[in-house]
Amino acid sequence: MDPMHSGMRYTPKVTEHDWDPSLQFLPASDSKKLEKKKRPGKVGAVIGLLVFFLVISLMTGLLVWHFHFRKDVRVKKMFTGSMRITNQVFEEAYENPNSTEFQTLARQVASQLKEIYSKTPQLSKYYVGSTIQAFSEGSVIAYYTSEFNVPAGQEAAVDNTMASMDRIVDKQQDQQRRRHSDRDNSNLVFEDVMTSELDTRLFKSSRAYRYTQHTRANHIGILESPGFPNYPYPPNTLVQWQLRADRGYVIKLDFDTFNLEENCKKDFVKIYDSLVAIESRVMEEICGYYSPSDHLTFTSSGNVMLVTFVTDEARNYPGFRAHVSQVPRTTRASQCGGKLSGASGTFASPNYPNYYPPLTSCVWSIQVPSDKYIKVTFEKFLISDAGQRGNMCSKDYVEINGKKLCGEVPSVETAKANSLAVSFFSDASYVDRGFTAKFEAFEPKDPCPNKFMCSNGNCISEKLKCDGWNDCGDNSDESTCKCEKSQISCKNGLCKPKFWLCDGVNDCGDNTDELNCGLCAKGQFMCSNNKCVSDKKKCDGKDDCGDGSDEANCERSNSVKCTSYTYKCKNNNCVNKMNPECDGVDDCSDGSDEKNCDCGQQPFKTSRIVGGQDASYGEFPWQVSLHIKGSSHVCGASIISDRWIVTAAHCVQDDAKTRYSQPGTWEVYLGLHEQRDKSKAVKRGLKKVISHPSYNAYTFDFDIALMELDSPVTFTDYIRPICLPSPSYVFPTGKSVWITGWGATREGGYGPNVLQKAEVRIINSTVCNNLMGGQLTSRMLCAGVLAGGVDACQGDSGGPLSSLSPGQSSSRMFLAGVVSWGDGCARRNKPGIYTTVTKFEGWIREVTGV
Ligand code: 4AZ
Repeated sequence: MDPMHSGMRYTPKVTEHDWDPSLQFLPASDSKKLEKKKRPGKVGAVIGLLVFFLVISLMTGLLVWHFHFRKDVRVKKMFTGSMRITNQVFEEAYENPNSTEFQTLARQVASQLKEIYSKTPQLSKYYVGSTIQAFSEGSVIAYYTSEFNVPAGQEAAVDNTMASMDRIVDKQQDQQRRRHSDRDNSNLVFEDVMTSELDTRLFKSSRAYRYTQHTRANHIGILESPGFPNYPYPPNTLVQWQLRADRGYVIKLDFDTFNLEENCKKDFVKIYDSLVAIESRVMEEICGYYSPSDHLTFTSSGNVMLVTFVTDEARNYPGFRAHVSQVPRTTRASQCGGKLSGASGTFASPNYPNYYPPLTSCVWSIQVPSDKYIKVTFEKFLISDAGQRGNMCSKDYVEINGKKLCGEVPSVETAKANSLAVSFFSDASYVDRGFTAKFEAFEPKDPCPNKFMCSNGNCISEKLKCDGWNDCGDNSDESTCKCEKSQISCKNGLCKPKFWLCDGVNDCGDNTDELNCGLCAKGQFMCSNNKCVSDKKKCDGKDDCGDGSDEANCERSNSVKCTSYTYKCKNNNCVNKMNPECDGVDDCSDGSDEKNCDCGQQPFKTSRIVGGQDASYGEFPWQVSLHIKGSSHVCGASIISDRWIVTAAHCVQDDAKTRYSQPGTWEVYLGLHEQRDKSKAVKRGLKKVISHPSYNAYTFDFDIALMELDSPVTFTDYIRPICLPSPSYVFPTGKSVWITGWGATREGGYGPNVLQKAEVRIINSTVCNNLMGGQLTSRMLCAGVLAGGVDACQGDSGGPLSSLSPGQSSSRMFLAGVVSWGDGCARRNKPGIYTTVTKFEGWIREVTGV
């Protein structure tokens, strides 16, 4: 990698001198010019003195300010922590802060903490005091907050010292033990000291409430945001729930409603595996909207949990409700790990599909019949890699075959033995949903029973062999095939489905499937009306076909008779060049093809390619997110002017619950990148929603709608319009185009936080119509990857299908389609269907005046 680009600073080598002593300097050509000409006169001396005094007074001022005032600038720092008191036994009275037992122990803890801080030079001067928040079981665990008043500039020293509190306490207690031996044993013995700076968002709120709840057997408690379900939650509020369960139980927190602002920097719920807000015990921070079927359920590792809820000054949402119950710890342990035997079986992380608890460790010992080997397939895999550096999987992981796995990529592992151990480990912070896995025994000599074994070791169904698709990933299922009647025999030995013949895409790889496609003789051009004309007559300025198709799509523009294949200039003259608009060349005599061209430019285009990945911020500045007011993302749209956006008509059809056709229902986000961070986006309401009058809700024909913003937007690098193609604009079969949106990342799945982009290709309409059961109309356009895996999905509807057009000086994106419908998402042989925008340019311009 180029070190200048990898964030490493380029530092030239410095020798003892800053120059190489072996070098000789060239003599100055006119050494006299380098000499001083005159000594300074009187005026110069006065100016010099003045400057000298000025510098001295400035420095004195700075020193006075630094020593007198700056030392008084102090910063309040709050730390929270917990520690185990090993020489005490928990009593029930410790749960009640008003009990004498609590107060006596709290006083002792606070006084010992004070002593510890006073013996620590970096802390003693700034220490203000500590409050003991709670005690829990395990000998006794004490939870506290400590306040420091730190001079500006000293914060880092205090942070570093607090970060090593565990070692400091151990050392001080060791020294004390050595000094006092057994004589003084009245001191509390602290272990497992954990501290972190308190999340500043937790002490900024103007209203703070604290609740404690001890769940009991067979009882389900309720936890609700203030005002729920009748009112939105209040602004500037902090609510904390300290939850406890009986000894030997853990806490289950199960959200059935969760609807907060989508920016976690503003309103959020943070769950801790502790009774205080220690960062190293955070289980998860959540915000935004979760559907009730999302399994938003958390389990603690011990019998305590802290739930914090913080709101900022603005934009308050309905809030949340959660059920709290206690679950015996033993039940949980028996769900985790164990012996698995037989020819096949399944296993999963604890609580799957709910979040696994922190501090979990399980081992599954798999044993299959002695003459067999084992294959483990991880089907779902979500292991938190929050805060992990690189690919180390140093926090939560699954360990198999000596390999640690974490993150979100399911995989297959095999063992050349009849026994295998799979372990799962979660550390003290940040949990996720875990995994499901299946194991199977296989014959060592036949690793893929009843299946085809790929060269890379994968097993695929025999049916997928030689079907034209690269199912193995290494093409080994397609390399030695005898083609069937329903297939094309490519010259290079591959077999491809017959319906790909002459579809304009080189499916074979050697173009065999695209040769000899016309019915015309060699040297002839086939017109769109199937007439054959000599190749020489193409683009000669005369309509030899009779339908103008031999005069369309020419390299250079000629003024020709107007047909549906030609571009119409404003003065009603027509030119025959393919896609002449906004290409940087004046093709129309009136220059109208280069007017209104402030569109389709990507200020932040990156060179990253292939489908289904995060777009970069500003890469698709015309992308819009349509929200139901106060709720989450519903559909996409595209900016076409400072007041108008284009979406799908099916996004704005009323249903029994919501009046989607009404402007007041919607709020529109422009320049949005992350759904959870709208701080940089521009929000607008709507003035008008205009669905195409011919939209057919059964066939999705004419699936296009226009929306007028309630006030115009100013274009920025992140908010810009896309170019509208004229009716003659050609998006040829096989052309690469981009789909973008916040729609589900798999069929039936969730929407992502960051805008996604994927590259797909335009698919021949006849091929597509066959694949889609004849449901296509001329207002529909197909794009996708027929092998499956890349597609638009639920939530992408209304969004753009953007097509890059190379221009003379700069390329631009044109709106080829509007995401409309499909048969599921990313299925093989089921492309996405888009509204053909070229068919609606006239309607759009007429309605909007754009
Ligand atoms: C939808 O429901 C949707 N695979 C959009 C596009 C596609 C499928 C569904 C295309 O919004």
